[in-house]
Amino acid sequence: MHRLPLAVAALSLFTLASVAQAQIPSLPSETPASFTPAVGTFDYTRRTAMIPMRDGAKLYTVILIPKGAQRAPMLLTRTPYGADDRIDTHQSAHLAAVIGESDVADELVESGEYIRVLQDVRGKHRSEGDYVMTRPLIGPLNPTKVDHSTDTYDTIDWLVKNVPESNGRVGILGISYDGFTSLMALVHPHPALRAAVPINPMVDGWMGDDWFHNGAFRQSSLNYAHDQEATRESSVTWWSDNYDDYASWLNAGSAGDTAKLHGLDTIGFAQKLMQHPAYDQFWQNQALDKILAKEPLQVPVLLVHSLWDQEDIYGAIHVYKALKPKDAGNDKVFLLLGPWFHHQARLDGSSIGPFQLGNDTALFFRRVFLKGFLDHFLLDTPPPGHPFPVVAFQTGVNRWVPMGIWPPSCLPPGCVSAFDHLYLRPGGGLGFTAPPADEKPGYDEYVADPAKPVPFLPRPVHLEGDQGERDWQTWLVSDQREAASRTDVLTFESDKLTAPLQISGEPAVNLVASTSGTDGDFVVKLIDVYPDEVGRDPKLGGYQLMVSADIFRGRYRDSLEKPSPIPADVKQTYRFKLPDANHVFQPGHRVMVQIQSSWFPLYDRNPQTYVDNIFFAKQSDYKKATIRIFDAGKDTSFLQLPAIQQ
Ligand code: PG9
Repeated sequence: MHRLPLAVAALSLFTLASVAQAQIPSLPSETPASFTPAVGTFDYTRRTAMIPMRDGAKLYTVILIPKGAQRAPMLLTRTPYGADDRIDTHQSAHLAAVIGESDVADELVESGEYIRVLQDVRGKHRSEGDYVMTRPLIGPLNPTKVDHSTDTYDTIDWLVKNVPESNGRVGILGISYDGFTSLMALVHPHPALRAAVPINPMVDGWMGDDWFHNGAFRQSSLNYAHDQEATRESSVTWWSDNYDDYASWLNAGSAGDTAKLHGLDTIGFAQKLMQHPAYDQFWQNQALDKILAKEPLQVPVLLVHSLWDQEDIYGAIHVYKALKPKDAGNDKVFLLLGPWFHHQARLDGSSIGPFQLGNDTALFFRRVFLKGFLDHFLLDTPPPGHPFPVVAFQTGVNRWVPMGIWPPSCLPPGCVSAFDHLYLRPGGGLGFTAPPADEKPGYDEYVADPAKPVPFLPRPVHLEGDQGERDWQTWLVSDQREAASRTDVLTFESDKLTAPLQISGEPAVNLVASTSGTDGDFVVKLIDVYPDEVGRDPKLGGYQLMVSADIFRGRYRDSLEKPSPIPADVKQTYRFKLPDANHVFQPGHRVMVQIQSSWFPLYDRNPQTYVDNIFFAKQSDYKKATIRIFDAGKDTSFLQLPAIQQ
């Protein structure tokens, strides 16, 4: 057999291939090597930048500049939710259409007077660096040299040097997590930062925002930590195994058992949550109201609070309360209270649940109050006038009320109210008159069974998906009749009111109770009961609307930091504050208070047997308990209402 030398073989193959190529007609690719979209007709320019931070990490930033902008202020938002996701949903030649309802700054952007800047926080989406949940400030909880304060400073420094269309003034704003980053910007602020609008900000994750409320754990925090931290892009999401999340969480056992089931061992923040069930230094050292109270007040801030905020009902008002005493000139700390659920300020605000609000209150806020505030502090030539120190929507009567201070200690015509103590009375009564001095002590009781916790919404409960999102948004205004008909919920109801009752501020709970267990939770709900029939709005007939409500974990009654067992069957007093309300109970309505020992699966079940860490309670720790609520005699239960004489 002849063997062709290798070189000769290669040459003949090459020749064959060339001949074949010459015979096949070519069909050039229709895709150019690179393509630049034609955006000449757009009414804005979009730039992106990787802005370098002091530690070398670069943060992905999108800058949207209206065509022809000159000396325009910049509105910055720093987010873990994807800067691109805010604006890429709708490709358009018009900036207003690109922004849409995902952005609370839509009215400002549409005016063409502002440059919009969105940035991924470090470690998320297209930004470099490590992600840490609500990264604490540099200090004992953060040994690095970077935090949200330094990242904002470095970002603003770059922006004022690299965006020639700007007037060198920056405002920072955002909702929830982005409200938290807006507050972080106030620590050692860059001199170009001239205004901040934190909306529904996360401030204290233990006292009353996302993670816990008064020590009771909000179980959906585990879903959130999972989705947020499993991947940089938040592309892995929580799985479910039951159409009814009530069943899902109940079957799993403790919150710690669910965490294990979902493989959260490697999710850093989930581990931190479970290691810090009490209000220890971990939580106290990152509570932003406490931190900001110690900082000099330099940047004007408009704190925006939603009265039915199902996620961060604590934050905005507590920052206001921490900062207002420092505002000697009454020109730096502003507050707005809206009739909304969490982040409804950026959506349609014409109604919440079945309650019509008169007009689109959220649009009115964005167009008038938000724009008015930012124009005042950021434009070269602001319109005349000055923002109101406080504007509060009054629920129940649907009107905006400007005020000098929150809470209003006194409104004309009178200042003294006979309606500030609301006493629980035997057999389900509720009244403003103190029990007679010689009345015998008495109580009403119920049995709380951790095997059948009270659902926070009627079952089936959905925490995830579109239905879950819809139910979740409005659950704080959901009808409480379902709960009232349970035997493990105590209901106390007043006579029909003959005159309006206005409350503005924090109701305070003074609950005198005993339990046959050694731990326990107390949910207290202040409710507006509508008349049996409501002519123009039949579905509101007899509606039980929560005006303010919260949960308290009994082991923290003496110290939030150091829990202790509850002595079984011994009267204890549980004192805690409910979220601020600004509500008018109308004549013909009744006031109601409901008491129960669980709100499941939103809050983890208390085993009602004292254990070191409820995250790791065992099946055998969960026990029925008999709860007595003392409502007669000298040492009795009442709510102190921030009642204002009308
Ligand atoms: N309430 C959400 C959140 C804020 C901060 C930390 C964790 C969750 C949010 O809506 O962004």
